[in-house]
Amino acid sequence: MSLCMNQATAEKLMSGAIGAPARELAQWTHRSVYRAAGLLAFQFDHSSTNIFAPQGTPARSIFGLSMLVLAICAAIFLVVSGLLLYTLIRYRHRNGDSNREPAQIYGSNQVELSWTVIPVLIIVVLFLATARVIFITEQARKPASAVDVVVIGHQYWWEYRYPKLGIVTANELHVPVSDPGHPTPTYLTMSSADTDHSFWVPELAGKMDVIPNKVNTMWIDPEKPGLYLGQCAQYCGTQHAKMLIRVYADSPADFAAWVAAQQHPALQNASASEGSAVFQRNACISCHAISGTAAKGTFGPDLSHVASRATIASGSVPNTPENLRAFVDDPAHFKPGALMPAMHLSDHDLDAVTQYLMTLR
Ligand code: HEC
Ligand SMILES: [Cu+2]
Repeated sequence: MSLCMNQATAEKLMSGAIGAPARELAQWTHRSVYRAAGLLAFQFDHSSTNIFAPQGTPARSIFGLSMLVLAICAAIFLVVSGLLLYTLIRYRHRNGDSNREPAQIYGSNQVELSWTVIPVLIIVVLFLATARVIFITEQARKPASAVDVVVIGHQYWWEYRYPKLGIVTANELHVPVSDPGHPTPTYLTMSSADTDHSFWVPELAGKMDVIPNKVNTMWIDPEKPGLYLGQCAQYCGTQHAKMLIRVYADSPADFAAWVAAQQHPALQNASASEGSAVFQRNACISCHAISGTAAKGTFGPDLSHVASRATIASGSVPNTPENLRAFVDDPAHFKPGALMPAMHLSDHDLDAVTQYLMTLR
């Protein structure tokens, strides 16, 4: 509605005899309004970071609580603005009013009690409801079928370790989908290698701080298979915005297949032996690990199965040979400020190492 009016106004302005700056402004407004409306529609239609579409138990309890809080706030708003409106109309200035101030009343016990007791009661209700959600979520009994993952936040990427399964990976967290009949929640034990981060996948659970020298825990139980997106929610440095989270909730069969593939040592494909040699003789090995090779670095993401991931650089770009090559050539290409230096490899070595990385499935 307002969009149509805006378009009409913009067209009128653009066709009319108005000056160039005004025309430009009108065009700009027109474009911006369209872009903003498109973006909003997109957010609500397709967003998988929608806080109003919980897909797991912790997110659902938080959603229920927010609805209660919103309802209470809406009721307060209606009562207060209703009284305000009533007073404005009922006691407005009328012709023939004497211009004297009305009688001033001090110290009404009734009024003072009511505006103290009612807010206190509201706060108590909000407090109890919030505490209940926190306790229910934190003290949920961990079933034997739970999957354990150690999450380590790094400046601008996520490390995921599955100690019981012997898997180390990065940036793309795979968990089994949790059927309410046979729950298989995933328990995350979280800490940080450097500074403060925060793990937030809105459709699955609330935020959890990821802090150095402190272990925090949380759990998720996605109900439907699929990809759930999230984002580091605590400013942690230059590339905080590109520290994205991807949680893949796999069917039991898909999860078992993923686990089996990740447990295999990295494939050493003879066709990529040249790229492997480039990797081994450069500093890559002091920052990255590739299982079954001399590369045992832990400063950067584990690359044993990098080709099996859909994205690189913590979800910021699709994992294609071109992007991989451009990233290794100079990470600043996609992520200025990322903590991997440009390695200045020759074109030949770059091609070879890219080809090698693509074989690491
Ligand atoms: C000083 C340490 C360091 C060195 C040396 C280094 N890297 Fe990295 N690398 C990193 C860090 C840190 C990241 C994570 C960057 C980010 O996403 O913010 C990374 C990310 C990557 C990624 C993306 C992985 C993913 O899953 O997102 C690839 C691929 C990669 N490095 C390959 C290489 C290659 C090949 C070399 C050698 C030519 C190399 N790196 C040398 C630290 C290093
Ligand atoms: Cu972060």
